[in-house]
Amino acid sequence: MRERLQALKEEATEAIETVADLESLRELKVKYLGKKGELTGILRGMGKLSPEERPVIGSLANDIRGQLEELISEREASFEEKALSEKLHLEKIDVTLPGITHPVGSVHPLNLIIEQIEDIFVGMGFEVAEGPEIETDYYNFEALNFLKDHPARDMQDSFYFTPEMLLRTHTSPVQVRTLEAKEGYVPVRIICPGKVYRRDDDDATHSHQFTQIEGLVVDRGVSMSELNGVLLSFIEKIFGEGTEMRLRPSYFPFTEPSVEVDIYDPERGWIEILGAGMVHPRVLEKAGYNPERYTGFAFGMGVERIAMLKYGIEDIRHFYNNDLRFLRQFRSV
Ligand code: FA5
Repeated sequence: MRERLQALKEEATEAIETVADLESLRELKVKYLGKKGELTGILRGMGKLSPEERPVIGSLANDIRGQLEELISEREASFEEKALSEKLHLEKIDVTLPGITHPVGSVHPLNLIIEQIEDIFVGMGFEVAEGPEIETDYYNFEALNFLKDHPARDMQDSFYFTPEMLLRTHTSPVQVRTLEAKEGYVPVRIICPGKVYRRDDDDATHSHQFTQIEGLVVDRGVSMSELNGVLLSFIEKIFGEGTEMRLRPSYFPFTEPSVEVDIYDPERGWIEILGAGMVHPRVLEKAGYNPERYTGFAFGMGVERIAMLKYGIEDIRHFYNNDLRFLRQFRSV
Protein backbone atom coordinates (compact mmCIF):
# COMPACT_ATOMS: atom_id res chain seq x y z
CA MET A 1 0.00 0.00 0.00
CA ARG A 2 2.91 2.26 0.74
CA GLU A 3 4.11 1.84 -2.88
CA ARG A 4 0.67 2.55 -4.24
CA LEU A 5 0.52 5.72 -2.17
CA GLN A 6 3.98 6.79 -3.34
CA ALA A 7 3.06 6.06 -6.96
CA LEU A 8 -0.14 8.05 -6.55
CA LYS A 9 1.78 10.94 -5.04
CA GLU A 10 4.24 11.01 -7.94
CA GLU A 11 1.60 10.71 -10.60
CA ALA A 12 -0.58 13.40 -8.98
CA THR A 13 2.37 15.74 -8.37
CA GLU A 14 3.44 15.50 -11.99
CA ALA A 15 -0.11 16.02 -13.23
CA ILE A 16 -0.67 19.04 -10.96
CA GLU A 17 2.63 20.64 -11.88
CA THR A 18 2.06 20.34 -15.60
CA VAL A 19 -1.67 21.09 -15.73
CA ALA A 20 -2.54 23.81 -18.26
CA ASP A 21 -5.42 25.67 -16.70
CA LEU A 22 -7.52 26.24 -13.61
CA GLU A 23 -10.41 24.12 -14.77
CA SER A 24 -8.22 21.06 -15.41
CA LEU A 25 -6.55 21.65 -12.04
CA ARG A 26 -9.94 21.48 -10.33
CA GLU A 27 -10.68 18.26 -12.19
CA LEU A 28 -7.38 16.81 -10.91
CA LYS A 29 -8.31 17.79 -7.34
CA VAL A 30 -11.52 15.79 -7.63
CA LYS A 31 -9.73 12.93 -9.33
CA TYR A 32 -7.05 12.50 -6.64
CA LEU A 33 -8.48 13.98 -3.46
CA GLY A 34 -12.26 13.96 -3.94
CA LYS A 35 -14.66 11.72 -1.99
CA LYS A 36 -14.60 9.21 -4.79
CA GLY A 37 -11.00 10.04 -5.64
CA GLU A 38 -7.99 7.76 -5.92
CA LEU A 39 -6.48 8.53 -2.51
CA THR A 40 -9.77 7.71 -0.77
CA GLY A 41 -9.93 4.56 -2.91
CA ILE A 42 -6.54 3.37 -1.65
CA LEU A 43 -7.37 4.23 1.96
CA ARG A 44 -10.48 2.08 1.80
CA GLY A 45 -8.17 -0.96 1.78
CA MET A 46 -6.66 0.04 5.16
CA GLY A 47 -8.94 -2.39 6.96
CA LYS A 48 -6.82 -5.24 5.64
CA LEU A 49 -3.63 -3.87 7.25
CA SER A 50 -2.21 -4.99 10.55
CA PRO A 51 -2.94 -2.76 13.58
CA GLU A 52 0.74 -1.67 13.64
CA GLU A 53 0.82 -0.70 10.02
CA ARG A 54 -2.47 1.16 10.04
CA PRO A 55 -1.33 4.37 11.82
CA VAL A 56 1.87 4.49 9.76
CA ILE A 57 0.01 4.24 6.47
CA GLY A 58 -2.71 6.59 7.77
CA SER A 59 -0.14 9.21 8.65
CA LEU A 60 1.63 8.76 5.27
CA ALA A 61 -1.70 9.17 3.46
CA ASN A 62 -2.43 12.33 5.44
CA ASP A 63 0.99 13.74 4.60
CA ILE A 64 0.45 13.00 0.91
CA ARG A 65 -3.00 14.60 1.03
CA GLY A 66 -1.54 17.67 2.75
CA GLN A 67 1.28 17.97 0.23
CA LEU A 68 -1.03 17.56 -2.75
CA GLU A 69 -3.51 20.07 -1.30
CA GLU A 70 -0.75 22.57 -0.80
CA LEU A 71 0.54 22.04 -4.31
CA ILE A 72 -2.95 22.46 -5.71
CA SER A 73 -3.56 25.70 -3.85
CA GLU A 74 -0.21 27.08 -4.99
CA ARG A 75 -1.09 26.27 -8.60
CA GLU A 76 -4.57 27.72 -8.10
CA ALA A 77 -3.11 30.95 -6.77
CA SER A 78 -0.68 31.19 -9.65
CA PHE A 79 -3.45 30.62 -12.24
CA GLU A 80 -5.60 33.25 -10.54
CA GLU A 81 -2.76 35.71 -10.42
CA LYS A 82 -2.02 35.12 -14.09
CA ALA A 83 -5.68 35.62 -15.02
CA LEU A 84 -5.81 38.84 -13.02
CA SER A 85 -2.68 40.27 -14.57
CA GLU A 86 -3.97 39.38 -18.07
CA LYS A 87 -7.25 41.10 -17.26
CA LEU A 88 -5.50 44.17 -15.90
CA HIS A 89 -3.34 44.30 -18.98
CA LEU A 90 -6.36 44.09 -21.28
CA GLU A 91 -8.25 46.73 -19.35
CA LYS A 92 -5.33 49.06 -19.01
CA ILE A 93 -6.39 52.70 -19.39
CA ASP A 94 -4.08 55.23 -20.92
CA VAL A 95 -4.96 58.31 -18.96
CA THR A 96 -2.85 60.45 -21.25
CA LEU A 97 -5.07 59.78 -24.32
CA PRO A 98 -7.20 62.75 -25.30
CA GLY A 99 -10.84 62.34 -24.10
CA ILE A 100 -13.89 61.95 -26.34
CA THR A 101 -15.62 65.29 -26.45
CA HIS A 102 -19.40 65.38 -26.63
CA PRO A 103 -20.42 68.47 -28.54
CA VAL A 104 -22.94 70.50 -26.59
CA GLY A 105 -25.62 72.32 -28.55
CA SER A 106 -27.04 75.69 -27.69
CA VAL A 107 -30.52 77.14 -27.55
CA HIS A 108 -31.72 78.38 -30.95
CA PRO A 109 -31.67 82.20 -31.04
CA LEU A 110 -35.41 82.29 -31.71
CA ASN A 111 -36.16 80.15 -28.67
CA LEU A 112 -33.75 82.26 -26.69
CA ILE A 113 -35.63 85.43 -27.53
CA ILE A 114 -39.01 83.77 -26.97
CA GLU A 115 -37.85 82.77 -23.47
CA GLN A 116 -36.70 86.33 -22.77
CA ILE A 117 -40.00 87.80 -23.99
CA GLU A 118 -41.99 85.26 -21.97
CA ASP A 119 -40.01 86.15 -18.84
CA ILE A 120 -40.69 89.86 -19.31
CA PHE A 121 -44.43 89.37 -19.72
CA VAL A 122 -44.73 86.76 -16.98
CA GLY A 123 -43.06 89.39 -14.77
CA MET A 124 -45.96 91.71 -15.68
CA GLY A 125 -48.58 89.14 -14.66
CA PHE A 126 -49.23 87.46 -18.03
CA GLU A 127 -49.76 83.73 -18.49
CA VAL A 128 -48.46 81.76 -21.49
CA ALA A 129 -51.17 80.23 -23.71
CA GLU A 130 -51.00 78.00 -26.79
CA GLY A 131 -53.10 77.29 -29.84
CA PRO A 132 -53.01 75.01 -32.90
CA GLU A 133 -50.97 75.82 -36.02
CA ILE A 134 -53.62 74.23 -38.24
CA GLU A 135 -56.59 76.53 -37.78
CA THR A 136 -60.13 76.84 -38.99
CA ASP A 137 -61.21 79.79 -41.11
CA TYR A 138 -63.50 80.70 -38.22
CA TYR A 139 -60.76 81.28 -35.62
CA ASN A 140 -58.15 82.66 -38.01
CA PHE A 141 -60.49 85.15 -39.70
CA GLU A 142 -64.24 85.01 -39.03
CA ALA A 143 -64.21 85.39 -35.23
CA LEU A 144 -61.63 88.17 -35.65
CA ASN A 145 -64.06 90.20 -37.70
CA PHE A 146 -62.50 89.45 -41.10
CA LEU A 147 -65.77 89.02 -42.93
CA LYS A 148 -66.02 86.56 -45.83
CA ASP A 149 -64.78 88.13 -49.08
CA HIS A 150 -63.53 91.09 -47.10
CA PRO A 151 -60.40 92.50 -48.81
CA ALA A 152 -58.64 92.49 -45.41
CA ARG A 153 -58.20 88.73 -45.86
CA ASP A 154 -55.67 89.51 -48.58
CA MET A 155 -53.50 91.21 -45.96
CA GLN A 156 -52.46 87.74 -44.90
CA ASP A 157 -52.16 85.51 -47.93
CA SER A 158 -52.70 82.00 -46.66
CA PHE A 159 -51.87 78.31 -47.11
CA TYR A 160 -55.22 76.52 -47.26
CA PHE A 161 -55.83 72.78 -46.88
CA THR A 162 -59.55 73.10 -47.61
CA PRO A 163 -61.73 76.23 -47.84
CA GLU A 164 -62.27 75.86 -44.08
CA MET A 165 -58.81 74.73 -42.86
CA LEU A 166 -55.51 76.57 -43.17
CA LEU A 167 -52.11 77.10 -41.55
CA ARG A 168 -52.71 80.01 -39.18
CA THR A 169 -51.47 83.30 -40.61
CA HIS A 170 -51.06 84.93 -37.20
CA THR A 171 -51.34 84.07 -33.49
CA SER A 172 -54.50 86.19 -33.05
CA PRO A 173 -56.83 83.12 -33.21
CA VAL A 174 -55.45 82.22 -29.76
CA GLN A 175 -57.14 85.41 -28.47
CA VAL A 176 -60.53 84.00 -29.43
CA ARG A 177 -59.77 80.48 -28.20
CA THR A 178 -58.61 81.85 -24.84
CA LEU A 179 -61.65 84.10 -24.42
CA GLU A 180 -63.98 81.20 -25.24
CA ALA A 181 -62.19 78.96 -22.74
CA LYS A 182 -62.45 81.64 -20.02
CA GLU A 183 -66.23 81.75 -20.56
CA GLY A 184 -66.71 85.42 -19.78
CA TYR A 185 -64.47 85.55 -16.73
CA VAL A 186 -61.86 88.27 -16.21
CA PRO A 187 -59.07 89.17 -15.96
CA VAL A 188 -57.61 87.70 -19.14
CA ARG A 189 -53.89 88.40 -19.41
CA ILE A 190 -52.04 86.08 -21.80
CA ILE A 191 -49.23 85.94 -24.28
CA CYS A 192 -49.02 83.25 -26.92
CA PRO A 193 -45.82 82.43 -28.81
CA GLY A 194 -46.01 80.26 -31.92
CA LYS A 195 -45.27 79.60 -35.57
CA VAL A 196 -47.36 81.26 -38.27
CA TYR A 197 -47.42 80.86 -42.06
CA ARG A 198 -48.05 83.18 -45.00
CA ARG A 199 -47.61 82.98 -48.75
CA ASP A 200 -44.98 85.71 -48.59
CA ASP A 201 -41.93 85.53 -50.84
CA ASP A 202 -38.81 84.89 -48.78
CA ASP A 203 -36.34 87.75 -48.69
CA ALA A 204 -34.08 89.39 -46.10
CA THR A 205 -37.01 90.51 -43.93
CA HIS A 206 -39.83 88.13 -44.90
CA SER A 207 -40.24 84.41 -44.40
CA HIS A 208 -43.16 82.15 -45.39
CA GLN A 209 -42.92 80.65 -41.89
CA PHE A 210 -42.12 82.92 -39.00
CA THR A 211 -42.84 83.37 -35.30
CA GLN A 212 -45.25 85.68 -33.57
CA ILE A 213 -46.07 86.42 -29.97
CA GLU A 214 -49.60 87.51 -29.33
CA GLY A 215 -50.67 89.41 -26.24
CA LEU A 216 -54.20 89.91 -24.90
CA VAL A 217 -55.56 91.71 -21.85
CA VAL A 218 -59.31 91.89 -21.14
CA ASP A 219 -60.79 93.30 -17.97
CA ARG A 220 -62.93 96.16 -16.72
CA GLY A 221 -61.50 99.56 -17.62
CA VAL A 222 -58.55 98.41 -19.77
CA SER A 223 -57.33 101.41 -21.76
CA MET A 224 -55.07 102.41 -24.62
CA SER A 225 -52.72 104.12 -22.17
CA GLU A 226 -52.23 100.80 -20.37
CA LEU A 227 -51.36 99.23 -23.74
CA ASN A 228 -48.86 102.02 -24.29
CA GLY A 229 -47.34 101.47 -20.83
CA VAL A 230 -47.07 97.68 -21.19
CA LEU A 231 -45.44 97.94 -24.63
CA LEU A 232 -42.98 100.65 -23.57
CA SER A 233 -42.01 98.68 -20.52
CA PHE A 234 -41.49 95.57 -22.69
CA ILE A 235 -39.45 97.45 -25.29
CA GLU A 236 -37.16 99.00 -22.70
CA LYS A 237 -36.59 95.61 -21.12
CA ILE A 238 -35.77 93.86 -24.37
CA PHE A 239 -33.83 96.63 -26.18
CA GLY A 240 -32.55 98.65 -23.23
CA GLU A 241 -33.63 101.68 -21.17
CA GLY A 242 -34.38 104.75 -23.20
CA THR A 243 -35.28 102.91 -26.44
CA GLU A 244 -37.72 105.15 -28.30
CA MET A 245 -41.09 103.79 -29.38
CA ARG A 246 -43.84 105.35 -31.46
CA LEU A 247 -47.38 104.33 -32.33
CA ARG A 248 -48.72 104.91 -35.84
CA PRO A 249 -52.41 104.61 -36.70
CA SER A 250 -53.10 101.44 -38.64
CA TYR A 251 -55.87 99.02 -39.46
CA PHE A 252 -56.69 95.52 -38.23
CA PRO A 253 -60.26 94.21 -38.44
CA PHE A 254 -60.08 92.87 -34.87
CA THR A 255 -58.86 96.02 -33.11
CA GLU A 256 -60.28 99.54 -32.99
CA PRO A 257 -58.38 101.78 -32.84
CA SER A 258 -55.39 99.93 -34.32
CA VAL A 259 -51.75 100.94 -34.28
CA GLU A 260 -48.46 99.84 -35.68
CA VAL A 261 -45.57 100.09 -33.22
CA ASP A 262 -42.09 101.18 -34.34
CA ILE A 263 -38.88 101.44 -32.39
CA TYR A 264 -35.96 103.67 -33.23
CA ASP A 265 -32.75 101.98 -34.28
CA PRO A 266 -29.84 104.44 -34.57
CA GLU A 267 -28.52 102.65 -37.69
CA ARG A 268 -31.76 101.92 -39.49
CA GLY A 269 -34.19 104.56 -38.27
CA TRP A 270 -37.79 103.70 -37.29
CA ILE A 271 -38.58 100.01 -37.62
CA GLU A 272 -41.98 98.36 -37.28
CA ILE A 273 -42.01 95.48 -34.82
CA LEU A 274 -45.62 94.85 -33.96
CA GLY A 275 -49.29 95.54 -34.52
CA ALA A 276 -51.66 96.33 -31.67
CA GLY A 277 -54.95 97.95 -30.69
CA MET A 278 -58.04 97.89 -28.50
CA VAL A 279 -59.96 94.62 -29.00
CA HIS A 280 -62.88 95.28 -31.34
CA PRO A 281 -66.23 95.09 -29.47
CA ARG A 282 -67.52 92.64 -32.05
CA VAL A 283 -64.64 90.21 -31.25
CA LEU A 284 -65.42 90.43 -27.53
CA GLU A 285 -69.10 89.89 -28.14
CA LYS A 286 -68.61 86.88 -30.43
CA ALA A 287 -66.40 85.26 -27.77
CA GLY A 288 -69.04 85.76 -25.05
CA TYR A 289 -67.82 88.97 -23.37
CA ASN A 290 -70.12 91.98 -22.92
CA PRO A 291 -68.28 94.89 -24.62
CA GLU A 292 -70.32 97.36 -22.57
CA ARG A 293 -68.71 96.00 -19.44
CA TYR A 294 -65.27 94.87 -20.58
CA THR A 295 -62.54 96.30 -22.74
CA GLY A 296 -59.22 94.90 -23.81
CA PHE A 297 -56.08 95.42 -25.81
CA ALA A 298 -54.10 93.04 -27.96
CA PHE A 299 -50.77 93.05 -29.74
CA GLY A 300 -48.89 90.73 -32.07
CA MET A 301 -45.17 90.93 -32.66
CA GLY A 302 -42.79 89.31 -35.13
CA VAL A 303 -40.16 87.49 -33.08
CA GLU A 304 -37.58 87.25 -35.90
CA ARG A 305 -37.76 91.01 -36.46
CA ILE A 306 -37.16 91.61 -32.76
CA ALA A 307 -34.24 89.17 -32.64
CA MET A 308 -32.78 90.77 -35.81
CA LEU A 309 -32.90 94.21 -34.23
CA LYS A 310 -31.56 93.06 -30.89
CA TYR A 311 -28.63 91.09 -32.28
CA GLY A 312 -27.97 93.07 -35.47
CA ILE A 313 -28.90 90.17 -37.80
CA GLU A 314 -29.19 91.34 -41.41
CA ASP A 315 -31.14 88.48 -42.97
CA ILE A 316 -34.13 86.59 -41.53
CA ARG A 317 -33.07 83.45 -43.45
CA HIS A 318 -30.15 82.95 -41.04
CA PHE A 319 -32.67 81.66 -38.50
CA TYR A 320 -33.69 78.81 -40.79
CA ASN A 321 -30.51 77.81 -42.65
CA ASN A 322 -29.04 75.93 -39.67
CA ASP A 323 -25.55 77.24 -40.31
CA LEU A 324 -23.64 76.25 -37.18
CA ARG A 325 -21.32 79.27 -37.52
CA PHE A 326 -24.39 81.44 -37.01
CA LEU A 327 -26.04 79.33 -34.31
CA ARG A 328 -22.85 78.95 -32.23
CA GLN A 329 -22.70 82.70 -31.70
CA PHE A 330 -25.69 82.45 -29.39
CA ARG A 331 -24.10 79.93 -27.03
CA SER A 332 -23.13 82.38 -24.37
CA VAL A 333 -25.95 84.90 -24.84
C1 FA5 B 1 -50.70 90.65 -37.42
O1 FA5 B 1 -50.34 89.53 -37.74
C2 FA5 B 1 -51.67 90.87 -36.33
N1 FA5 B 1 -52.28 89.62 -35.96
C3 FA5 B 1 -51.01 91.55 -35.15
C4 FA5 B 1 -51.96 92.08 -34.16
C5 FA5 B 1 -52.28 91.34 -33.06
C6 FA5 B 1 -52.55 93.34 -34.34
C7 FA5 B 1 -53.19 91.82 -32.13
C8 FA5 B 1 -53.42 93.83 -33.43
C9 FA5 B 1 -53.76 93.08 -32.32
P1 FA5 B 1 -49.05 91.84 -39.05
O2 FA5 B 1 -49.51 91.20 -40.29
O3 FA5 B 1 -48.64 93.27 -39.15
O4 FA5 B 1 -50.13 91.75 -37.87
O5 FA5 B 1 -47.84 91.01 -38.45
C10 FA5 B 1 -47.30 91.29 -37.18
C11 FA5 B 1 -45.77 91.26 -37.19
O6 FA5 B 1 -45.32 90.05 -37.77
C12 FA5 B 1 -45.16 92.33 -38.08
O7 FA5 B 1 -45.02 93.54 -37.36
C13 FA5 B 1 -43.82 91.74 -38.42
O8 FA5 B 1 -42.89 91.97 -37.37
C14 FA5 B 1 -44.10 90.26 -38.47
N2 FA5 B 1 -44.23 89.75 -39.85
C15 FA5 B 1 -45.28 89.87 -40.70
N3 FA5 B 1 -45.05 89.21 -41.85
C16 FA5 B 1 -43.85 88.63 -41.73
C17 FA5 B 1 -43.03 87.78 -42.56
N4 FA5 B 1 -43.44 87.35 -43.75
N5 FA5 B 1 -41.84 87.38 -42.11
C18 FA5 B 1 -41.41 87.76 -40.88
N6 FA5 B 1 -42.11 88.55 -40.03
C19 FA5 B 1 -43.31 88.98 -40.44
